[in-house]
Amino acid sequence: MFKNKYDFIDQLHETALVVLGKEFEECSPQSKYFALVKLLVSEASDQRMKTMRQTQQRQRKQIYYFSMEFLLGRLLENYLMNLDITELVRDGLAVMGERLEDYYEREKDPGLGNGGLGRLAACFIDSLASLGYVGNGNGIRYRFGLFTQTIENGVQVEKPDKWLDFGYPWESRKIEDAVPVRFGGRVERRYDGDRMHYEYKPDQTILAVPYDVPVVGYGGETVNTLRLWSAEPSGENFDMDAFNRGDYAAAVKYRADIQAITSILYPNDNADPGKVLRLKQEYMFVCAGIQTILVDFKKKYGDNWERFPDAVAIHTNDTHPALCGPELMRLLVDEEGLDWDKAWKITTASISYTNHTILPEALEKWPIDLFRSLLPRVYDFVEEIDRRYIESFPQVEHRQEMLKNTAILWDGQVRTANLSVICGHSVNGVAELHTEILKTRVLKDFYALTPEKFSNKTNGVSHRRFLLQANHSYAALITEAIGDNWVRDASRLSELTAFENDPSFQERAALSKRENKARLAKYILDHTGVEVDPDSLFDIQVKRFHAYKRQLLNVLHIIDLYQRIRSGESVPVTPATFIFAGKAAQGYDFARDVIRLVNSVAHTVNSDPKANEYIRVVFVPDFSVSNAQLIYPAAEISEQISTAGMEASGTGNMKFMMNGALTLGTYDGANVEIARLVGEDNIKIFGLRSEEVERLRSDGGYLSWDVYNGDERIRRVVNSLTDGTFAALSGNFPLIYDSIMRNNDTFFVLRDFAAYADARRELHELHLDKVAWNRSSVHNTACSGYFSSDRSVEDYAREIWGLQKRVSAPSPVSESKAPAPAPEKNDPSSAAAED
Ligand code: NBG
Repeated sequence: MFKNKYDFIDQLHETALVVLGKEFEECSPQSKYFALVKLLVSEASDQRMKTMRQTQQRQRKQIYYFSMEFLLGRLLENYLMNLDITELVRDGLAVMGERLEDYYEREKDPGLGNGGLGRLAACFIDSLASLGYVGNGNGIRYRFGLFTQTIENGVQVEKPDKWLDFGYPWESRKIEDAVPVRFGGRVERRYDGDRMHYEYKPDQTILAVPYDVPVVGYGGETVNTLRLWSAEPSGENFDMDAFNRGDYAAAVKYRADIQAITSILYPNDNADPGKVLRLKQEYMFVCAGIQTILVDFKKKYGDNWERFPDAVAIHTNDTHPALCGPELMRLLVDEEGLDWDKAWKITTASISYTNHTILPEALEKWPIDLFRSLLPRVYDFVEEIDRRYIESFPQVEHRQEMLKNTAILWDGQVRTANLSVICGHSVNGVAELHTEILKTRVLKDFYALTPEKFSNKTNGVSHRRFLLQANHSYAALITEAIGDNWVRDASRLSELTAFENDPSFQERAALSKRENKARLAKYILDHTGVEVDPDSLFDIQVKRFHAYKRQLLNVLHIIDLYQRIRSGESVPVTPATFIFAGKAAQGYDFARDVIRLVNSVAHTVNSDPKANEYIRVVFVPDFSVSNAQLIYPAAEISEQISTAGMEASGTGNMKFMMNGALTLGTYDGANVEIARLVGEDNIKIFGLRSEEVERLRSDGGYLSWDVYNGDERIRRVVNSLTDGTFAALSGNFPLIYDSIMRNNDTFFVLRDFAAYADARRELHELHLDKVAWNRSSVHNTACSGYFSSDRSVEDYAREIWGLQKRVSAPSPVSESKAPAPAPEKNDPSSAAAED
């Protein structure tokens, strides 16, 4: 690393010359940023070599984390922090008349994910490296990430996310590690003595080219790799015929069709199962990733295949990488010549699966015909896995019914959730309630058959990114009070309880919150033109827009507040700013309409002088990891109001809590655990419980018309959707009206309305008592250590992956201190002791 700031300056100059061919001073601001990153990446690569050498020498087990999405956020600040060179680099740049903060702003925030699932994957690879585990991310390098969102006349407008236009200096193209991936065609069978041989004759062979991003752990000791795959035409397959014929258009189209495979990230809502391209994406990154694993394994262990499960753990993040099972089988049997039983033992001992949702439409299914024609040889394996599964199914009561629910092939479809469960040794949910729902409803037959496979691993988030880095002033205050051990070990945040009642600490915490609110207010003004008062209460809901997350409940209640101010009935207890952010999938009309409603209500309320004395409404466009880092620290109230039972976990709830916001939420996802940790005085829970939702759904005991007819206030709110009250920007909201009144309000918005209104009022009232509020806010931070992704990753490492740490690994997260429920045990036998 750099000896001092002058050494840094010299190296930066040299990098500019070598990489850009220019004197640093002559570079454009973007190129200067580029040179700085390239310098850091080369430093990280040296450390990466050390990590690899140690793994090699010690034959440590490695985890490969397969995820369709990695929502990384900006990396520069994080890297400098992890390498502990922020001040050195800042000083070095200052000598040259440059400001480090300007460099932070030059970084693009790649949107390679939809939301929580992708961000979780990014937090996990960060924690893996920070804890000293050897682990690699395996994903897709989408040419265009999730769209950039702007708002025009209240309507969401999507623009392509051109994150690669100026290059992405963090990545290195590794063409020597490129591997072929094959699609279409047919399988030919021939007998050779007594053994059947299969030869696969594909229609299309593409090249999967890896781009590696080094992942530097906190402290800089461990550097792992995030490998993102890009589809390219393979030389051998270039359409030479078309080219020779002079049909350049056909030759170009051939290239474009292949590159299209990794062009776009699909929105995870409204996934159309007929999308061939999506299946190609899924197979490509699985096939390429598994090939790489086998190459690495053979380098170290030759053909000692029985050692595979002790050397490699393969984690499938949701069902998207579900083909890991059949693909590993195919390679072991077809390419490596293992017999089925041996290959199956290796496969199931290595693969594990996390379920992230109970929404049936998100558990992907592929039409068999489509699957078979695109991946004929993989399909043979899926079919054989399914056949053997059925054949070995025990003769139990309700056998037929259980097979119907658990078989892989059913009703003309390949069911990826079932495939994931069957091919692995472990299935986990992402919060206690969610895991219970998996066991008792969604995967209940699997649970009845193999309860030992199931466990819960409550999600976590990087407290270093979302507290230390996002909230400098609060983090500094915490460190001043309890020392900096919490940075490595988030459970130490519990030591803050000693300061909850300390007036000076409370006051300074409140001052830091005020600064963060002013910072967000400025961002809001710059990006929306709306002026908000940092002294008003900031009540915030930021997440993807989806009916079950019920942004609608929030905005309907704001309409109620507005109407009561207008009619002179009552005014809110305290001036409040209601802030929303989030994207809706392009094809998801309802969610897009809720965004339009929020913006229309904002327009009406903010331009009404009588109303905006008390309330303002803001929609922050283009929610991303980087503006999220401004939003969480500025929040006082965290809205987590999904229909109970439907949010698997939520992770925004954890980020808000760490930053001292109080949760207003339903008893859903990780809110349940937050409630238990902070105690009922420090959270506001309202509304139906998940069992009640279930009951109402099954007995049909809910009619939205009854609520509508029985409550004058609710009637007025609902009517305003279609009577022109909010139509000024872009018309009325018949779709939303119909969802509530004609489709009987699937997500129980009206049913929970009154409870929500009361809970919110009570929480806003509490905010008037500054001392009580500040105490509760600090208490929330003090209890948030459990929700660090370090804790989650330790749980996975110990109970699912059986990982050992690197020899120079930092001190572990102390298990005992995290005020958590005792984790369920799931085959701890393979978990080796630390060095
Ligand atoms: C999401 C859930 C969230 C959860 C994240 C991370 C999908 C499919 N699932 O509740 O909706 O926090 O996963 O586990 O995106």
